[in-house]
This record gives sequence, C-alpha cells and structure tokens, in this order.
Amino acid sequence: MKWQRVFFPLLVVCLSFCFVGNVVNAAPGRDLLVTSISGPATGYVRQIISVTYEVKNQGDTDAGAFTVGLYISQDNLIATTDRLLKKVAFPDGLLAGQSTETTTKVTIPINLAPGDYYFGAIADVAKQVAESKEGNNKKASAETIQVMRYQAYNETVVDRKTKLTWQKADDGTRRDWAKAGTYCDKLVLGGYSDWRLPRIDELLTIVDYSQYDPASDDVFGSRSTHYWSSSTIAFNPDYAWFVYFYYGGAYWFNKVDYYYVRCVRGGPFWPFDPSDRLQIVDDDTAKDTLTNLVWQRSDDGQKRSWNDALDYCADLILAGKSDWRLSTIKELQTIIDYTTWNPAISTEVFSAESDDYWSSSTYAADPDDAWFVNFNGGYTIVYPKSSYFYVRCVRGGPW
Ligand SMILES: [Ca+2]
Ligand SMILES: [Ca+2]
Repeated sequence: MKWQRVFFPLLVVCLSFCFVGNVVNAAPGRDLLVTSISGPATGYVRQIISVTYEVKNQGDTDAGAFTVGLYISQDNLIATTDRLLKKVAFPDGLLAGQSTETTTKVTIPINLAPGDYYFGAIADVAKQVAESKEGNNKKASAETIQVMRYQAYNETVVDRKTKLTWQKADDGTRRDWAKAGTYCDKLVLGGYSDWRLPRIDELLTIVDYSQYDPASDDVFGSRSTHYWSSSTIAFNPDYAWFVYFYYGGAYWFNKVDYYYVRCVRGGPFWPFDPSDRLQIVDDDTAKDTLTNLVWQRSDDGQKRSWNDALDYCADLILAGKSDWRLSTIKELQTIIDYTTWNPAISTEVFSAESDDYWSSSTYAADPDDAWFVNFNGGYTIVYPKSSYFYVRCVRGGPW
C-alpha cells in the first residue's frame, strides 16, 4: 500500500530524532557558538556603527573567559583572515545553557572599498575554552551592509575617507591658474565660504583608476578633461599640476593656460610632504603612519617589465616578511613628494632613482598598458606593460 511506503520511513526518521532529541537537550562539555549577528544596512567608511550579536554556551558545563572576534567579509563564510573590526572580551564566560546578547560599537575601516559586506562573529577566537565542538563557532549576518565613501548633497560631495568636501560640479568656466585660485577663494557654495583650490595630492584622491572617460565616481559628474590644482611644480614657478580626468593622469601646465576648476574645503587630509608621515622601521622598510602601508626603502636597481615586477614583489622576502606586493597607482602616489624633484620622493626615507616605477594598476581603457609614477618630476601616466621600469614593493593595506 502506498501509505505504508510513506509512513514507515517517516516513523524511522522520527524515532531517531523526535524522541532522542528531547531527552538530550544540552551538548556535553562546553560548546560556545554565535546564534545571531546583525548591523545597519548602510554605512560610510570611518563611520562608527553598532553590531549586535548573541553568544550561547549550549553545553552542560560552564565556560570561562573567552573573546569574540567581529569581522566584515565580502562573502558569508567568516574566517580569521577576514577584516577584523574588533575583539571583545567576555571575562566572566558563560554558564552552561546561558546566552548573552551584546551590542558593540565598531568603526568601518577607512580603507574598506565601497561595496556590500556581511558582518561576522567568531566565538572564542583566541581559543581560551576547550569545547566539545570547536567547528560551530562562526556566524555571518543574514543581511549585508552597503559601505559607501561619498556622501552627495545638492551642490557638494563629502568624501568620508578624507573628510574633504568637494564642489559637486564645476561652473563650466575654464580659467588660468591664478583666476582658478581666486574663483575658489571667493566661492560661496552649500552654505560655506572657505573654499580653496585643491592641492595635487588632494585632487588625486578622487580619481578612480578602475574607470575612464571620466576617471572619477559618477557622483562628481566630472568632465573628461583637465582640472587645475593649487600646487606649483617644484622646478619651475611658471607651471602648476593638473589632473586629466579623462583617465586620471597628473602632469603640469603653464599657469597662463585655461582649465576647469573643482574647489575643495576642509582638511588638509594629510601633510603635503609625505616624509612627515613616514617612519623608518629598519634598514629595509619604512611605515606610513596614515596609510599603514610598509614600503621597501630601496629598489634592487633592476628594471623589469610589468609582469616581472608583479612576480618580483610576490617572491620578495624582506625584513622577515613574504607578503610583499606591487603597489596600486593610488598607493604609489602617496609617497610622491611634490615639494621637490630629481627625485620627487624623500631621500631620507628612500633610496630612489629619478626614474619610472611600476604600479600594479592596469589602465582601464587598455589592458596592455599599466600606470606608473615618474619619480624625477612626480608625474603619473600609463605606458605599455612590456616597458622596463624600476620596482618598489609594499606590504599591508590596501589603501
Ligand atoms: Ca563551539
Ligand atoms: Ca574553543
């Protein structure tokens, strides 16, 4: 009969679980796990947010002090290799069968790339408690947080990474360099009157090298053309730096030329001279206290193709570390010293050629080209990956 074929397997399944499960209601020993975790649906980099999570000891034995690791992750598989937000101590532990819900304030990391992320928690991440089940301690949030960088208003855009406020759209007028400065000084916009022409290092922070035409976030509505910076080049007072927002290159023009203007207020985000942030760690490495990047102080004197440059850094073992990599163009730009030239980098911190150095960033408009910095003058442009340039590796980050 058909009902017997359906009923009998159900009976066997129920005998195995329905009754046995009711008799044994706690795992033997200690067993910590995260039963839930959640956070806000949106947030900005550097914003302080609250994450709420419940930790339970579902064992029949009390658990002593432990630590919970809170993470943010691009997927819902949580591991200690994910980005750590905070470690939270539970010094009193949890009694057998006890659970506790906790809300912890965490800061969205300054260098987290905009996008969607899961929250994650790992109970007893420091392995202080011997448990009957160690494999069930990780939990990801059901919902993701959308992490953003730019906060747009009618006439202005706040960059939550640098805390600089930008004029959202230029006024459609090209000006010579002196008039560009005067225009920003007199500008009243968004209720503010403290506008100024941005420095070259500031203007470069809003370039997005993953796109071109224009190479900036859509929020700015940039023209694919040249915008003035306030920075005079170090070797000729008649020239000043510009950013070409078609693709993100940075070079200099005569100050009598006419280009567009995007003003900025607030900041500065960092000192103009990068050596004010750079700390010499040892003979081989220096650390940037703002970006937390650790730089190779001396290149090895070899020029390489772009592919060989990637391999050289990946294979490098220096200062006892093996996690070296070729820097992105945005990272490499952070050590340009625009106050000097030949070379345009701190010679107290770095041993450098006044020459071209590769970045890992492929040109968005042509996969055969990559970005580099010329450390003679400090300019940024693209060139074929088959070219031979110097290499300076980095670890940590990303920035
Ligand atoms: Ca466990
Ligand atoms: Ca454990």
